Amino acid sequence: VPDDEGPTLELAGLELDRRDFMKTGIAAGAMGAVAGCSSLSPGGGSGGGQSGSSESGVDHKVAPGEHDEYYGFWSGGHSGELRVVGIPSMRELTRIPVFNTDCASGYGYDDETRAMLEEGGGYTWGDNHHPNLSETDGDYDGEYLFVNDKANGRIARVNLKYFETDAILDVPNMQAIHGCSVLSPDTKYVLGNGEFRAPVPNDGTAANDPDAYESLFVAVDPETMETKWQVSVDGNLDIVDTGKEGRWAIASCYNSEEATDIQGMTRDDRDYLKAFDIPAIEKAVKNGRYDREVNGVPIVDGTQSSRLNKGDRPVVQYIPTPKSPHCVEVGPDGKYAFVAGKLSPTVTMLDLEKLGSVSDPADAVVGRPKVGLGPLHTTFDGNGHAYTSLFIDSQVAKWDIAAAVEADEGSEDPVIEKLDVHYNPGHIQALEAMTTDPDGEWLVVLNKLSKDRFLPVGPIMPDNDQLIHIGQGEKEMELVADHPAYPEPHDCVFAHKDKISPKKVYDRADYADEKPYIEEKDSGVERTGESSVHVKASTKRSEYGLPEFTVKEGDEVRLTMTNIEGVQDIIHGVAIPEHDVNLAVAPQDTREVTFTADDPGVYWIYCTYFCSALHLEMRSRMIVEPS
Ligand code: CUK
Ligand code: CUA
Repeated sequence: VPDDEGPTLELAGLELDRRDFMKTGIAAGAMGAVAGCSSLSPGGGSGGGQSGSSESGVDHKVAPGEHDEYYGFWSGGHSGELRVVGIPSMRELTRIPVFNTDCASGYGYDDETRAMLEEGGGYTWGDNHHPNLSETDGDYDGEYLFVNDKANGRIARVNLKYFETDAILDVPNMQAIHGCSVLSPDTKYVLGNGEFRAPVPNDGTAANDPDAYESLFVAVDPETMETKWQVSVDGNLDIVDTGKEGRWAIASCYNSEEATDIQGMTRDDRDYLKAFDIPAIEKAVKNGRYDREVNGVPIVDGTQSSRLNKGDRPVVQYIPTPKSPHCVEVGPDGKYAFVAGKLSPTVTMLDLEKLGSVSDPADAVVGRPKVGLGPLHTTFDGNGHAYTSLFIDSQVAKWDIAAAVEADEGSEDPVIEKLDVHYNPGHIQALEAMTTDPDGEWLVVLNKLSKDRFLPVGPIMPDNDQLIHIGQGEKEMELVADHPAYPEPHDCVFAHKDKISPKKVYDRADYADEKPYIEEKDSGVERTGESSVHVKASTKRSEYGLPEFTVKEGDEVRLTMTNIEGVQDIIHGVAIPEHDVNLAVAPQDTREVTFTADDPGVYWIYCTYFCSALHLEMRSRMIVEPS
């Protein structure tokens, strides 16, 4: 049993109904006991009794040599990276550096990725929260993954052909982008929520005037990665998800008080959801009905007092909710947006069809079940159930969506079951739950704290991502595995393996415009200026195209290396001691790095990837002659 002292402290100063707390806790305990006595055996006993299977015989183990059924893409929080995890085994398959640099893959060390990080703001880290797979017809098309950087207001794109970050946009006018979502069903935009209110432009002139602070919502073109438009709103913005028809983007928010400290931000009992009517915003931009242009971006006035919100079709609707809601997730059929209450023990259900027709947007709220304390995120099995993470209760609540529409506001009746998790969950994600056709079967809960669940590793503990079997929703939830995660994932998204088709070797046509391809015979040194040289070499097992080369002290060296092998999984590294040079060159790929040779001497270039029995002997020599 977790000690609940810590997490409840987070809410110190806020009104928490102690009786609710006790009641939910007791009810949950009872449910837990029921689950423990279950004779149901989800999974039909397949693999029952093997290690890796649970008490009831659900098996998440994937045998040696076998593949997982699903790709999981995890955000890495302030590690700045993404992780790729196989489901259901929970094996970590790889990491994709995004806002960080990464020694193992050479990301941030070659000229190209270094320039991308530099042009993307020049920061050395980021805080990625919400990974989104690109969609066609509401389903994953396996092309791209988009993720936000909360810390620096950026959006990055990962090319799933190579599992590599290929673009980083430092969004103008925005400080922190928290919510991030692609516009379903066809990824027309990548949308981002500006969480921190600040003057626009933020040039210091209005810093002491909180009335001049504003939050922006942004639409980015997924192909060109350019900022298309922004919308200014009252209050701030937290998380965003979109309907399935390309019209609505629903954002949660807190701080409609527009305060600058926690007491002020949580003063009022109400906050507002914001429903962005995308076609209405596009029309305003097209017709020049935007407020102003800042740093080249048209900014539409979406505040409540805006003239654009006075007509029949407001660009942004404001829907009242209990204060400080957290996540918004739209269900698979696109009918409802589910807004987890965080400080309220309820989930607010917003009917997206009604939203377009009711005169008072508050009338589009069609359900508000009471699910437990600290609801943060919701996911779906596609069979009429919602699963909501309860941060304070350290539980997952499974509930019936249709019953919640029928029930009175605040009723606990729609809740079917609660399962203890360990501890304090944030995001929760079931297989393909963000598509129009979720697969059910497995659900992962991203617990913020692991406390006693693993061997102690010092004061900074891993998170605990727990795998839960849910079947098609007909079974009781069953906790199947713990999985430690390095700080700090926030969210994840799962795609069936058939929807992702990464390349096994590079296609040189993909970079022919940017970089040369160096054959063995092209290897050589070309003097390009008084103090600059271009060194070109092929790499293969177990030699570089140049066994040695000579440059002059002070030369700027452009080093181009091509891996001429066609064999999968044979990577050659290029490390130059004392020059901070570290490349990883995959089969048929070319990487370039530019550095200054400013210390005369001899330097052994070596291969970092173990590539053959003669890997240790795979070397070249750089001789730097004194000038
Ligand atoms: S947020 Cu972290 S637990 Cu950035 Cu989606 Cu809710
Ligand atoms: Cu090439 Cu080791």
